Amino acid sequence: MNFQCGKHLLGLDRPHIMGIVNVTPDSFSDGGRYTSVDLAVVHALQLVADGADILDIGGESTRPGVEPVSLAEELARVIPVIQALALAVPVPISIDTYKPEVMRLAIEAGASMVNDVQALRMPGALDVVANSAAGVCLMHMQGTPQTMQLAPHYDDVLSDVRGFLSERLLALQAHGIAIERIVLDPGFGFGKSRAHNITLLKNLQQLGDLGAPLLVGLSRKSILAAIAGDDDSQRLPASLAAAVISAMKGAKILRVHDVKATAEALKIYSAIH
Ligand code: 9MG
Repeated sequence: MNFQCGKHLLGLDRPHIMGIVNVTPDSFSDGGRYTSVDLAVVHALQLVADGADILDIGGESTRPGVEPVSLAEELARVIPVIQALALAVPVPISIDTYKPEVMRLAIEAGASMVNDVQALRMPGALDVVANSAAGVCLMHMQGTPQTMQLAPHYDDVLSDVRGFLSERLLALQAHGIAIERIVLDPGFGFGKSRAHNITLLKNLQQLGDLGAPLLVGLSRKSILAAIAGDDDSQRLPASLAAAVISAMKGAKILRVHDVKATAEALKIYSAIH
């Protein structure tokens, strides 16, 4: 299975690691913009040295309850980071956004993948991606980050998520976006209870036959703390376990904070595959 993003062709014969780069003032100690951009670039370069196959740059937090930031603020956070990294790293740069204008300008600045927690449902988003060569991750989310954890409900979480991803996959293909440019993501923690998340992880392989590779993001999520009873915010042991289990269940891209530790943990997976 291959994944085409811009000029990059990723052969997904082994799990690939997407390293998370948050460019939000609360990600860095002093909150200053110059320092945030600078530190994000240094952090991203370290993630590549640690083994990241993709960098995911985000300027708006999607944590439950967090308020959205303005278009101008998001652009001011992410565009300088993408410009600085585009010529400096050999790996694809992904823009984590649901806003079509951020997608467009990020691609212009050198991003070759769009990671959209709204699966290109914002008006204009399909056109931006269709008019580019960028790869795209379509994620399932019930509700919005502000409301999604209030009372998530499904008749059958696995078939509801599967139906949504399948419908979005067809919508993109109808818009001229080739399946080789698409990855799918069940959206752990996005409008899901503990039981919904566990059902999805346990049965992840059942989403693997939709025709596109699966991406999983479980790194440091509160669902892991709820299960493991770990109140350390880094949640490293549980995150590593989740990454290896996801790979064993068929995930081809793992979106993680701790790239070096995940790369080491995945060596054990690779040794038996
Ligand atoms: C931005 N973001 C936060 N969590 C995520 C997840 O699980 N998947 C994807 N694709 N993006 C995420």
